[in-house]
Amino acid sequence: MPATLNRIAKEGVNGSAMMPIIQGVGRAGIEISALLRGAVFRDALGVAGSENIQGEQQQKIDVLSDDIFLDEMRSTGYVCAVGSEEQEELLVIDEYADADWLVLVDPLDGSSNLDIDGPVGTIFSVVKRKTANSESPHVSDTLQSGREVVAAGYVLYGPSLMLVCSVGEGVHGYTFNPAVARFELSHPDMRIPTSGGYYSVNEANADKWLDGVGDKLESMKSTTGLGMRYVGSMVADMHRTLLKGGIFLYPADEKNRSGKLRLLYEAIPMGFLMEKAGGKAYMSAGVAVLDVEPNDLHQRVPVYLGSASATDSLLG
Ligand code: P6P
Repeated sequence: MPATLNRIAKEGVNGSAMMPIIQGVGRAGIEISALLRGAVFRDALGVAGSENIQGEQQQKIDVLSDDIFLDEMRSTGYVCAVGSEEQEELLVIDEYADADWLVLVDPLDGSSNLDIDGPVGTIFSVVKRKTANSESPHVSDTLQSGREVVAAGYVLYGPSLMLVCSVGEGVHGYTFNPAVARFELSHPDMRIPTSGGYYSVNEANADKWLDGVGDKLESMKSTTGLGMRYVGSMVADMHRTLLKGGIFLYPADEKNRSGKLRLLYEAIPMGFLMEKAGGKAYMSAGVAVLDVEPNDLHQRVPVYLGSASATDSLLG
């Protein structure tokens, strides 16, 4: 009898509080997965005709996924507010504004891959509010370093539907079993391999990278002999790095001088998982992602996630 998401309740000091929230993420994943698989028939692909805070064209399916995720967080009764890539401001859940937890989310990361039927993902993290429960949740409640994160994870919409998460006691992977319509533990205690694997980066940007990353990467390539894989969807590239080893990086470049990936709902949740899986997560040499003090809900950072050997080989 495989374990289900219910086992989370027994994990560490936060498991019992996090289980209903992660179960809500699982429900949202199931619903978004169904949306993705039928999107082409519902005219749900393509642009929504609106822009997100980043000034990027929102895909219709980004907006629909955001709605689904918010509804599932609301239905848990444990979440007072959600900070989403798709929403400029913090979304307060009025009926539960006195609840303890806030969730940061990229509801559908990598959605530009959908028109080629590529893998996409949902990335989330959970923090405890700093404001009093009697007050209205405030965006300042989200501006906490990764060291304050209580739980984090991702849903991977690939050939199978997976939920990989940690409540601080190791990283565990659950795969949706359609025969019984539930997530079942398939990858217990995920640890990044200490050697081997791939380097994963969009090398088309190499001539624009800042901070000498181009030279550092060439040196790493020659000393490690790592192969290269790049999907262009953070969840897929992160998942392969966790399973096979190596490093995923998105350096700052002349176009994105602060980096492209977002600190609160991409870098921090992935950095939390990577450290819990025995890896490293840096924003720059010697600066861990989880030590960065956020100053904006949609702040961007450079990201280097991988095994200690690969990240040390690259960043020194
Ligand atoms: P590029 C997807 O748009 C995303 O936010 C991440 O999922 C991915 O890692 C990155 O951007 C890909 O960016 O510039 O290589 O297409």
